[in-house]
Amino acid sequence: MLMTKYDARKNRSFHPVSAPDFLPRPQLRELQLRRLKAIVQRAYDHVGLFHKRMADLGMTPEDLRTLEDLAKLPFTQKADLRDTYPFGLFASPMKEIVRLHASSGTTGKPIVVAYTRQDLEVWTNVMLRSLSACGLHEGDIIQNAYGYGLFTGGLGAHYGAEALGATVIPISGGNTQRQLMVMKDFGVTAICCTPSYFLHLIDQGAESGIHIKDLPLHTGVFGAEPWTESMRRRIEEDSGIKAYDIYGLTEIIGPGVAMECVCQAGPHIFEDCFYPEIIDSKTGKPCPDGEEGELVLTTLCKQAMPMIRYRTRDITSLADEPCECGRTLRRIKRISRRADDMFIIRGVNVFPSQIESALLKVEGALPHYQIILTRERGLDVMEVQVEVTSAVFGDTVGALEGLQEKLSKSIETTVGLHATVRLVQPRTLQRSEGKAKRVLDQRKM
Ligand code: DLL
Repeated sequence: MLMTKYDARKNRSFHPVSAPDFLPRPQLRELQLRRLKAIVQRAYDHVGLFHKRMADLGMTPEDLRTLEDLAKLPFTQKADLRDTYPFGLFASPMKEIVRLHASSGTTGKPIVVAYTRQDLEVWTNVMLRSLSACGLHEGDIIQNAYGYGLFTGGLGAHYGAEALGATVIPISGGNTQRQLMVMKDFGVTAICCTPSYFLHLIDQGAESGIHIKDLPLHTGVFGAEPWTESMRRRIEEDSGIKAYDIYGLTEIIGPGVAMECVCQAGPHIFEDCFYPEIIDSKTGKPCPDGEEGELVLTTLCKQAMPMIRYRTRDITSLADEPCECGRTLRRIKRISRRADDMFIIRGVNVFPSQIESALLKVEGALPHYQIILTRERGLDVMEVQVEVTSAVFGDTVGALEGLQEKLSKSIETTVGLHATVRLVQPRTLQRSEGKAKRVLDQRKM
């Protein structure tokens, strides 16, 4: 049994702002429909692209009579934000917009999103509810190591934590030694950052004599990148904290779209603000609850930039079984992959998260890895570089070869493909202060 320093299940007091988390479902659906009608009308009246798409389908907002009718409406995609760059999807005049954020895409211009004062309030509330859901409250000292700036992570978590009444340390990302010093000297009880950066903090701390296990830190609010259950176990074992999954994306609001409660059974979607659907990525048709597909989200309250049926490219499923915490909000399965993270190697579809779970099944492997794809004489080659513990590295050549083979087998059983595994010394692979880059595809060059 895993020992942790603090058990948030014992503290079931919630902030009053969390009340919608517990709405009876019929009441929640009523609220969703009312909000949905208003937001669709708003987008129709103020966003040219949406108006045109509705008109092309011969539809008006009056055609939306039930929540199920939403499935008849057109999708919005990332490309729509790029094509209308920078302000083309705004539904409010600039004088009502009090904040802009942006997310850098992999190519070219970023996508830009806007918030009215009311939108910022909604965001603060969903972030407050997120932090409260994992047991944080007044008196907690929260080190916010998500990047401040155009990235939504820093400011999103910041305002939520302040509204909760916690003490916020707006340290932003980077400067690992300073992070560790602050964590220790300020008696930090909770941290917000990417899971991969927290692993880096654990490692660097150990190297400089700061063992997170010995500190008061008890909770991690981790998100912004895919991570696996095996990664959660490693984090909890190595640091003695409870690690919670928070999900969000710039286009919808930022962090705080969904958050795990103390039961750690998958993030609850704040359904009174974000309406979820799961669709088959290929056909666009809805999938039933429990079936895996692409998550599509509609913002129910956002004024400055309503998103109707936004295709997130994130793959998950919806669970409507009741949660032990008493929340009536449905949960999504942990998002371990994105439709566009997938790489195809020798015709086989592979996700980095599959490689991660395969590696972490083997003792001696550390959760730091990188996948390098090359092409040799027309054939795709996958090399997986993985860090191993110093103890393992000091072993005999035979032992190292044995480990390499075990890792390679584990990958082969998981994805059905051979990968060359290269063991590297601890702390050789480059660390990111934000989202980790797991795949280096050198085949296109
Ligand atoms: O990453 C917002 C955020 C900040 C979420 C801090 C959580 C914490 P973007 O930069 O727009 O926004 O990236 C959004 O990141 O579509 C997912 O693919 C991925 N993602 C975010 N949270 C998770 C998570 C922020 N908990 C994209 N698990 C999303 C898996 C996640 N993937």
